[in-house]
Amino acid sequence: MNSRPPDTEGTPVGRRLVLAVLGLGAAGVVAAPVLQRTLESGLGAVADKDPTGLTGLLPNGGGFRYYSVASSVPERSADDYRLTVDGLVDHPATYTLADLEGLPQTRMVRDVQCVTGWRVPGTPFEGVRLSALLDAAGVRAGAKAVRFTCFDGAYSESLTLAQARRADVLVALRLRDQPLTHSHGGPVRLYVAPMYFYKSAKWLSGITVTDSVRPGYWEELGYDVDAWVGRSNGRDDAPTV
Ligand SMILES: Nc1nc2c(c(=O)[nH]1)N[C@H]1C(S)=C(S)[C@@H](COP(=O)(O)O)O[C@H]1N2
Ligand SMILES: [Mo]
Repeated sequence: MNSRPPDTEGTPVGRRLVLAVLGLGAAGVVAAPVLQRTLESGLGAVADKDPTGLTGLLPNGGGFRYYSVASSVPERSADDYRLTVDGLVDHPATYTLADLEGLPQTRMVRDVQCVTGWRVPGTPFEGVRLSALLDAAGVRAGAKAVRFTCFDGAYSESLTLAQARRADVLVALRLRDQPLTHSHGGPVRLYVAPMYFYKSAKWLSGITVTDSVRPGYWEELGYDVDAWVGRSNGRDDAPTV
């Protein structure tokens, strides 16, 4: 059942959250207890790099904020980018960017929703369905989850296998009909449309099929692994399940 999404269309951002984010710096942090805890809890090295993106509005980002838990992230060109698929699969694989571009592409237009309250409506993402890569790899019996790693060397994410196989989960190559820029996690990021944007790991470099969910970076710090927009993290006004 955890593969079924709640009704996420048009879920309003809690007014409280909008106010928090529009509101001023520290006030916004106070309204985000998990993030505040993160900033206070010995993550000094990343805290001053603004892991929450509260101050990192992207120039010309059209409402996006720049987030990175790593202070600097290497560039990967079309020539040196690689994506590996391994773990509990019959056919581990390594994809170049050209390989990924050569596979069928899916385009989706949804609202991007960060758990801290900002939203970017009607945003086109395009890429390869994660399910296609999993099918090509031949997922073994007993596999339960998928772990994602990133070439920033720091971030990770996770999905259950059922979530990972949803049609609205992409290995994304394009944002707003342009190649993904480095600041948005290019050349390749994960895009988990029905969930809060922290699930959409930037600078994707590894997909590992596992026998259990290993919580990702923010999930180790208290965020929900099942991050359905409007139904988790206690941040929206929608009733919890
Ligand atoms: N590798 C990596 N991916 C990441 C993050 C990160 O810090 N590192 N932050 C997440 C969060 S919390 C958000 S809201 C989005 C931000 O994406 P953007 O920088 O393209 O706006 O990326 C998600 N993916
Ligand atoms: Mo986020």
